[in-house]
Amino acid sequence: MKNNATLAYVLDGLMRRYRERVPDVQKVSDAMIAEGIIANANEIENDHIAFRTMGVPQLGIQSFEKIFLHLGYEKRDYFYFEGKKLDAYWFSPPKPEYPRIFVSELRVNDLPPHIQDIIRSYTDEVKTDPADSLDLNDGEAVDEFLHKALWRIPTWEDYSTLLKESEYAAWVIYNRYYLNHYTISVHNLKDGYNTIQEFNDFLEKKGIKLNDAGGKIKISPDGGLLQSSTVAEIIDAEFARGETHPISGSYVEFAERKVLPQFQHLKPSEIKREHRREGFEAGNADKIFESTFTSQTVKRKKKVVEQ
Ligand code: OOG
Ligand code: NI
Repeated sequence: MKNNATLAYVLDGLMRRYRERVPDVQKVSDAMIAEGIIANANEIENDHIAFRTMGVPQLGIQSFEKIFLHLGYEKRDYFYFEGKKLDAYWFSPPKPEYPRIFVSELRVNDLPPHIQDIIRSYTDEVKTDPADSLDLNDGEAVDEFLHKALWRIPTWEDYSTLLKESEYAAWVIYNRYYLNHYTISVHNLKDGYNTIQEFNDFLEKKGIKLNDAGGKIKISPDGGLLQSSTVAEIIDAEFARGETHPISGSYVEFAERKVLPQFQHLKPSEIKREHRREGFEAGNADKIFESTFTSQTVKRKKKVVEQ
């Protein structure tokens, strides 16, 4: 099918840039292969991917979603994060072999005026919704759009001012639509590695640093969705006037979706995606966002300084 071929192309392009920017992706898959958990990286099931956007009229979720709605995704639940001033939706894929998508948006109008001014000085460079002039059937055009600059390269001053008020705002000003994370499903892995607790233990043994905001394991109130994530990779970011500074890039997430009570009687071989806990959880997500926050990334920066 035409749309599925475009979707596969777009997802491949996102994952390729992401692997280059986030060494932990390779580190985790190599460790899984060395441990005999999988034979090759293609066996990893991608539970979901995530994007961040700026909530201004011509951008934000309403623009970004056009791409994936066109490629067969369906819009699902809404989430609100009061403290972080964010809205989000998740989108279910056209076929279970594709990842779910989680898209969030900064509620720009809720920020102090001087912060709004900085953000709009960048986003105003985008005059009309760019998704409207994009050929959504053209995989190469969509791939290019997702990785090109939407506005000028930020100054270090602006980035630092945003960071103090909203770490999310600073992240989006620099990283734009680069993949924020992909997510390894752990529930289908072999015994000894198929729970978040066991998988976290394995990751930490391999030297992977985990986000411990609200605890290393985030659990939904119904107990069905358990998530953990790495501390975001630090990238050497080039700012205006050729200045380079280390900032937060992207991270890797891990998810365990438990079999729903009404399907507990099924044999392990019969269990498919639809038999497990679906969707997302605001309380979990609230803490996972912090994977890119300074409170978590200091753990990596310290290591660099000590060397
Ligand atoms: C997304 C955080 C939320 C989840 O799975 O709940 C999330 C982000 O950091 O942008 O990924
Ligand atoms: Ni996630």
